Amino acid sequence: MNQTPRAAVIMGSDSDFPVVKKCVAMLKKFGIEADVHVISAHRTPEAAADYAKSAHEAGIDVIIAAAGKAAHLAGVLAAFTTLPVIGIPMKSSTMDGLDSLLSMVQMPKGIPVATVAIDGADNAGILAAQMLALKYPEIAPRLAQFKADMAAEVAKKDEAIAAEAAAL
Ligand code: RP5
Repeated sequence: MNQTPRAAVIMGSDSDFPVVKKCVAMLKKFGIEADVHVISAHRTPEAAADYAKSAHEAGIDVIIAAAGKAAHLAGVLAAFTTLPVIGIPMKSSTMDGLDSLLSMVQMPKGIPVATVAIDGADNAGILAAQMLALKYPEIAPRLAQFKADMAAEVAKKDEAIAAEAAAL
């Protein structure tokens, strides 16, 4: 069995990376290795098929795919593997990412893509960690700590806003 948690992070273009890097950072925070590549469903379709076909054997546990415009990358990768695929629709066109979102989320029956929000790179990393926590128990406490830190931050903001409101 594969002992190292590994996620593939595939993006359609290097222009996606400023957003996608947040996903890579999130994976690393949870101790998940990231195999990061630029592969396009349209410009390099054979590379997309080859990567997806060999991913499981290469020790990849989950595939995260980010793409924009007519964003078929996640769906194409999902067509060639039984690994779970998480899609990040990118806000890379004049349509503010709605085109990417619909291209990704509206998969036909049989080939699911777990689609996060437009530019939702952080959530893609967190969702991947939640999936991998089922196989790698050491990830679960890191997720619990992450949630506790978030809650503490909100509590701090709540206190600050209450004080600011009281002073009005
Ligand atoms: C998609 O087209 C990419 O994922 C990117 O979001 C968008 C624009 O790509 P470039 O023209 O910047 O390479 O395939």
